[in-house]
Amino acid sequence: MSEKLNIVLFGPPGAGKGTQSAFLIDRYGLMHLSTGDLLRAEIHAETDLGKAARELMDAGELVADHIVIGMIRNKMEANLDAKGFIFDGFPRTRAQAEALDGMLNAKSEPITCMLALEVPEEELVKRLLGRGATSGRSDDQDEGVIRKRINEYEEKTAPLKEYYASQGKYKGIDGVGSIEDITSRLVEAIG
Ligand code: B4P
Repeated sequence: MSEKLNIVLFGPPGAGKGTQSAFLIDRYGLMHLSTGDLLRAEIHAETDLGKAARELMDAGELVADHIVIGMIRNKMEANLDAKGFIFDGFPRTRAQAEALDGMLNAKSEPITCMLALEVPEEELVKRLLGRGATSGRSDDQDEGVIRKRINEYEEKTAPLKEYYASQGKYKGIDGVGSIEDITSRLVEAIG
């Protein structure tokens, strides 16, 4: 059995996945794989993939499974020596979760746990509008788009809690409070 720590950091948009990943990668020496960051890099580089992704992201919709699965596969294959991975914003659909299990199980390095940050909708909207006011992220500017992202999460992504619970890997974490307190809760859950 593998000793690698492979964490799915999970939660609705604005739950603090990116924020908390920054602390966990330092503490555990893990490689951070954020599909949101990878997609924004494609947008920035003005690739064809980036142009297609931008339209969907600005509409608050998910990007196609085969695109994000391909991006994750490439990054994992380029980093075979990593001590483990934090998957941030991935998987977001059952097809993505099954593809990830396939990739990891083939190497006998399965997901260790899913840490699911729980934050009420109104707090999410407040955080994302706050970030939109300072970061220039186009998908954080419009409350309608933010609520659409939250709906997409509820419909397509939240059911993955069951997927990981059935493997005994789901851990719910209260995502409201100071950033430091939430980091402590995550560290305790990792054990
Ligand atoms: P992502 O980039 O994954 O972003 P996110 O879900 O919006 O945010 P995250 O939860 O990381 O929030 P953060 O820590 O930054 O996705 C963007 C889009 O990309 C998706 O809508 C989709 O279109 C596409 N996409 C990405 N992955 C995909 C996939 N696998 N499949 C299909 N499509 C995909 O925190 C947000 C804000 O809250 C920040 O301003 C932060 O400072 C603040 N904050 C954090 N913790 C806080 C706390 N404890 N208290 C108060 N504020 C806090």
